[in-house]
Amino acid sequence: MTNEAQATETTDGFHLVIDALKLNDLNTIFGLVGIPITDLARLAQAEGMRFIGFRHEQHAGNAAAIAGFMTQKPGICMTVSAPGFLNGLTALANATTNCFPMILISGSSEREIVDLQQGDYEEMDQLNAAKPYAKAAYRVLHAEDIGIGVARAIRAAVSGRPGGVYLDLPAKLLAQTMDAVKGKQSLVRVVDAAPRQIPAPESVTRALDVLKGAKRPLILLGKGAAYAQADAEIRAFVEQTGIPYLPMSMAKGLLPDTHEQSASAARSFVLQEADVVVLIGARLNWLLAHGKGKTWGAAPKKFIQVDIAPTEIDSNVAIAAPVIGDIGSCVAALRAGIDSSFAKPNAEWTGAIAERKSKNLAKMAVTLDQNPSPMNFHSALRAIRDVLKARPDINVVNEGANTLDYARSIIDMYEPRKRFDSGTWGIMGIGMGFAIGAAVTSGKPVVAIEGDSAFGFSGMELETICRYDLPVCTVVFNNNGVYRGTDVNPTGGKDVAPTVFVKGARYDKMIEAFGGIGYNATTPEELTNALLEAIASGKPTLINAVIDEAAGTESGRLTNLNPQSAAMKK
Ligand code: ADP
Ligand code: TPW
Repeated sequence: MTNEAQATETTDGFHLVIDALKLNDLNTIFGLVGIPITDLARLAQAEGMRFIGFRHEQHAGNAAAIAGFMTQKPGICMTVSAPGFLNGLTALANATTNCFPMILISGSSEREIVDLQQGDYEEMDQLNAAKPYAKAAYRVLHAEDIGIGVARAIRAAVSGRPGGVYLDLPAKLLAQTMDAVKGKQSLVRVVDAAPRQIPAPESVTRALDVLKGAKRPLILLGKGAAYAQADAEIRAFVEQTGIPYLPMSMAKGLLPDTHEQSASAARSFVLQEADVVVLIGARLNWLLAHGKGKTWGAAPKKFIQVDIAPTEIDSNVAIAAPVIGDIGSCVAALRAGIDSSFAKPNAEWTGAIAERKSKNLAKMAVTLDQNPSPMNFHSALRAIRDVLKARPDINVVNEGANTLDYARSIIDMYEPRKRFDSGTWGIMGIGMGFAIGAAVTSGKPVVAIEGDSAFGFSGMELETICRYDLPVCTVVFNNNGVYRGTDVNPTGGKDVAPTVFVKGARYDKMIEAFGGIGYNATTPEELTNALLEAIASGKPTLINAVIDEAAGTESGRLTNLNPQSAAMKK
């Protein structure tokens, strides 16, 4: 090529977006095509990126979000404008709520037409629609700003408290051309996207003073602790202090659930009796009864809270000792301050917990060992638990009401960041998106344990699972409805009750439509065999697990949040 030809070589917005992502080692896009994303997706694939195409943007967004949680790199979701964007927005909002880093990139119509509301194709003021649900939202108008736009989005997603970021790319921007050399120079490789944040020494001393005064200390690990990838440091802190700990659902496996200091089987007891609680990457939101009330018992509490977000402190109750920083640095600083003056918890406390644990575990064993026909949640979950025990590397996705509540306590986890569930919102619909995101990101099998209602929100993504030949085994806990299948229409009319589905549905046949393997399991033995075979096959599989339609309780264990229902039953 002559010098003259080189000087006139141009690039465009499409290439700059792809180059900017690749420069930052973001090599997978979860999305759904249409103008102007089709060309972007084609180019991404041609340039060696992975484009995983979905059937609905919400699930592409969920896949991106869980990839972000697993890797500390923002998951990328791409959608078309207005409806595609809005479909993705639920996932973006859920990511922000859960502190998962992701970037939703949507094509958009032209500003001039949108702002004058002249009725463009898929017209919408997406930037403003995204703002309340995102940690940050940006729009790029000039090709030379794409590099900076992508850099800002990455940094906003992963620094400090992670969250969802919206990046608005008008169609016209993607078609803009500029000098190729200048274009390359405009790209930014983000340096130290999530810098360590070292806690103030006096905050560490204060926390250790509170901890030293504890008679009945407790450590609570949240999904922030799992996200932080400070696994060895956290385990050393727990073991060095000897303090009993409770994992929140997505922190399960940070230490193996079989660890002797795990107080999970004595959860109510330790929450009520503890006098000092060390929160590590866990918020005192509804999942922890806001840190007060019956759940927390009469014993006065002092909280130590380790978190990266200073505004989280005192959100629900007063925090005696905030430690602000990244969890790895904070836990290391706490460990460094533990000297010979620090006594391990006394035997009265650990002994009382051990006693509770063995009593509760014995009670649970009796329930789990029963073999009712049809299966109930417990006998089905016992079968799954026993299979998964031998495969600690398997990712578990879990949603539903009863299916979520029971699986959370029955299925033990042994490795960090292997359990992905409805999270902070208690949202239904994360199932297949999380399963695809986890399978693509880890290259390991996924078992998705799904209520039949929960599964329905993302069921069409079975085709996506089959298309990419992913090792995902979906187990549908089929009890003919939302929570259960026995409600009746009080008028005796033709419509079934609001919670009821088609009886005896065969979800296994759905996956067969796309070339996957379906199983129908009516006993724990059939479920065990199907699951073993499904996992060994490494193929897309679905097990329709037939559960007693009378087995579920309304809202699972959230009956306390459902006053209307309680009142109606009186
Ligand atoms: P859970 O639902 O498991 O209790 P939450 O989502 O409520 O967990 O809380 C996670 C917390 O972890 C958030 O307050 C968030 O700010 C914090 N967090 C996330 N990543 C880090 C990190 N790397 N270091 C410190 N805190 C973090
Ligand atoms: C986006 C409300 C909470 S749990 C649930 C719904 C609809 C389904 C429970 O039935 P399922 O499970 O899945 O069959 P099980 O084990 O009890 O039989 N829409 C959204 N999110 C939520 N949380 C709801 C509705 C809900």
